[in-house]
Amino acid sequence: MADGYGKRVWRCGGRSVSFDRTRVMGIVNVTPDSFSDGGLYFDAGRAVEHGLRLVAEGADLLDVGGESTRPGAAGVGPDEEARRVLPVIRALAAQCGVPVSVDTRRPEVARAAVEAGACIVNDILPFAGDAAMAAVVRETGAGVVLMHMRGTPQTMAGCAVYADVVAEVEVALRASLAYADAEGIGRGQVVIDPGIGFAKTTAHNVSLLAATARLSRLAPVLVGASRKRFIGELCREPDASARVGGSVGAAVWCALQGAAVVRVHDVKATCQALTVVCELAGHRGD
Ligand code: PMM
Repeated sequence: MADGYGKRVWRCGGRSVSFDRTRVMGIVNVTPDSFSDGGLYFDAGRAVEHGLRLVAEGADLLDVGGESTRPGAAGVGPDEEARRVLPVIRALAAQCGVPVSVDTRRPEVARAAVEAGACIVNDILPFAGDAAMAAVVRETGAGVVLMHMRGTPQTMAGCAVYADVVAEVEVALRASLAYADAEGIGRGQVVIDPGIGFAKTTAHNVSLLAATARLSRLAPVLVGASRKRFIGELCREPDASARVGGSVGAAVWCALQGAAVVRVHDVKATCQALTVVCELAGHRGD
């Protein structure tokens, strides 16, 4: 099903993730204020329990974040971010059996997270013009997600202006890939992400999801559409936790278009859907 990446492997430190099928990344937000599950796993013990449950439900990867990126969210300092994520990453890396990613824009947090056992840096402000993040990835050999966004979570709402969103995101992702090349990061370490919901309107998000196959020609693609506001707008569902059906629909679409990874909250429902669709895609009914 993951067209074009059958033999590709994501090099993540000492580990590797095969893209012989679309991989499911479960989300562990150690935050009091994420839009999707704010506060539920703010306590480290609960966050670890949640991560272990997601792996039991079928997650191939876990992504641990300590700073909410919802539009207008107040940023936290690096010390507080590290205090939130490091114990959770340390415990999950020791116990969960799947690669653990750190969702951060700060090189110092990324480095400490890799020392604590993370093997992927999910960088939502790709390198941010800051060679320090590239150095963390190069020196540790960690996998890296290069996500597209404009502005910061505090300012991005005003940056959602594009003449051709797919072409402009593609140009920006190419520039991130070129920067990674220039910094000596191996292509096998890199996954790109169109940044659904980051400086994008609902129409922009739909255009980008429709272009998953096109973007996948640049590099393996990770898509994070789960529970996001555009799903609420399309489905008229204001409650983020009640957007499971729309989120699973988006994940199935992305998998059928060749996405390498889908980043989701509802791991069990997503894995069931992808298993059935994968099985059906292998058969012809006519
Ligand atoms: N979305 C959120 C946070 N981190 N990282 C990547 N690579 N891609 C995303 O789309 C993404 C992300 C939004 O917040 P959530 O953790 O509450 O879903």
